[in-house]
Amino acid sequence: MIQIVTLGETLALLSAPDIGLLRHADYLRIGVAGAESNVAIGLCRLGVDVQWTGRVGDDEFGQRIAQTLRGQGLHTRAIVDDTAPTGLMIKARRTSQLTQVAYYRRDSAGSRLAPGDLDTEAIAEASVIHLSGITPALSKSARDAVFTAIDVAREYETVVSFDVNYRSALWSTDDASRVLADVVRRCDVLFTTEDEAALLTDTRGTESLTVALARMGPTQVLVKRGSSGATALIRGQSLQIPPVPVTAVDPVGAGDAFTAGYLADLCSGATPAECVRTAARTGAFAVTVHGDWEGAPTRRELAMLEADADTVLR
Ligand code: KDG
Repeated sequence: MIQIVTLGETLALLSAPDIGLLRHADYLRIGVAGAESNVAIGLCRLGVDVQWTGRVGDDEFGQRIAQTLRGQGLHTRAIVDDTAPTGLMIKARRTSQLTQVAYYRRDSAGSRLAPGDLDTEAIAEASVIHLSGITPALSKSARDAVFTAIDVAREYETVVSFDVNYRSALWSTDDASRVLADVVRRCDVLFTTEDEAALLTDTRGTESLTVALARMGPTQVLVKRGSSGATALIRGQSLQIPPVPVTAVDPVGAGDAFTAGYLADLCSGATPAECVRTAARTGAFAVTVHGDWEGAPTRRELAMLEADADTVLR
């Protein structure tokens, strides 16, 4: 049975293999990326049954996305839209510390997601629906799909999980603040960074921020702080999540991996402390590998973060 449902836009990812300006790259690696499908893959690796819904173009990139997500074990509802191309995301590293992302996704097939695309039965039966703030930024119909999905979830008591995932390239700060706050008021589990939270509340400071966000509606609030760990307020219980030290090679996708770890444990009935511990570990795993989701660990691999340097498993 499908435990978690998610939906959104998955893009073809073209990434420069070497550090430097894109104009000097001889070739680009092809992959796929999308905040919600990254979470879905992370969940699958942890043994959760997940469904992803999104639109792809009637093109090779669309095929690549559908094949990849199916190959990773997702129940993949890749709806082929022959009126628009699959969107692109280009990733380059300007320095070893700085990754630059460019999108070619305006009017893409993925942005045309609409309420009629939803598998309402799956949403009603799932334990959790996971959404991100990217989808309502894509188009009016994609925004309607998000709010329709939330209405169905609330009617059937499916937990609504939401990652703010603010993308400044996609909409104005004013529109984003208004719409994102609307979703936050209707969600149960909220993932955000401190910067994103500034779109939702004027409150600053670790403890007071989680409290202010929880007052908006969600009973589980997780504030991700990158290499400083995370802070959570889960059903009144305040938790500090220390960072898991790793050598980072690619920060993109860490937040999605954190979300996957948390939701996987939530589905298995783990305690809040266990959920956040797993989240910190899956988030740490993600940054050790190039690619937005490729580093996602299985349950068995979670313990590998404690391995001594130069450990060889035979
Ligand atoms: O969190 C990583 C995602 O941001 C990336 O995979 C692609 O969905 C994406 C986006 O819009 O940035």
